[in-house]
Amino acid sequence: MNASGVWCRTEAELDELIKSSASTFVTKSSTLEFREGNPEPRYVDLELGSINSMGLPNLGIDFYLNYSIKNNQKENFLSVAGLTREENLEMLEKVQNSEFSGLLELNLSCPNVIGKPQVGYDFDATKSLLEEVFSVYKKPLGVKLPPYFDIVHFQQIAEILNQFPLKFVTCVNSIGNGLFIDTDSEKVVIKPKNGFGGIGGKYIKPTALANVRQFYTLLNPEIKVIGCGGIENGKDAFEHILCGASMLQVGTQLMKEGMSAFDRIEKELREIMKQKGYSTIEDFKGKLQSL
Ligand code: IRO
Repeated sequence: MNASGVWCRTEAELDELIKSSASTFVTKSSTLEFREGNPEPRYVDLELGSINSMGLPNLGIDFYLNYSIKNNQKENFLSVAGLTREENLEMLEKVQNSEFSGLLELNLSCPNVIGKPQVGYDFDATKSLLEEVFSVYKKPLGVKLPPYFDIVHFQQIAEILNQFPLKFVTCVNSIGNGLFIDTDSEKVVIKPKNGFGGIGGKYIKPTALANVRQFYTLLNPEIKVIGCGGIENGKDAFEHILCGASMLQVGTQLMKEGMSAFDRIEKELREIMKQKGYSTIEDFKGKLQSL
């Protein structure tokens, strides 16, 4: 499927995802009300990936919720990213009381809203938010995590996540607050936050794989891992699955290539599986070997 944020903000974009060969899709992270987002330029393609500081532009939860209910071709993921605990709970109550029958991806990791730190880096806040979330929300729910970089942090956050009936975690959101510079002009390339933004694409694949592997190893087996980060071709998809991913999301590459990325990546993955003699995903999922 797409990664949340990529090609999933407007009705026309979502219609394209429904028609594509992706097995499902996820909507742009939503807030209670419409948001314009940060000033442009706010997304730039780079040689090895992308940088963005979109600032959560979206049409508001009602639009994405109604779109998801109306769409009966693919059971989809609805992404929610309230800027406060209250906003998240209000949106979840709305979804709980609706006819929505898909999965909810609670985004704990938006790096680009000025003055709002990524919830997933505050372990106490994550735990208390999840306690409240599961007291109001009873439908299938998972979380979109920021990338972690320290073995102790993986253990600490996994211990918290294991206390909740999560259906999945999505690893990873963009690596927050990177800085890309145009050497000729001696300028940054995006306008918001003096050029600081979330990094995606090839730059982040090793970090994404590390996160998929750590959470696959540390989480209860009922909590599935959705891999996201640097998936450009069948080999990248294979590596994510080898680390333990059960589903895959494509972000930067989908922006660069459009809907044909899904077919191409799947075809390349099937080719690798054929060469290796694997007939199903289960033949190699999670089976990464150590030396
Ligand atoms: O700036 C964004 O809108 C954005 C979000 I909510 C996110 O979760 N990740 C990202 O890279 N950008």
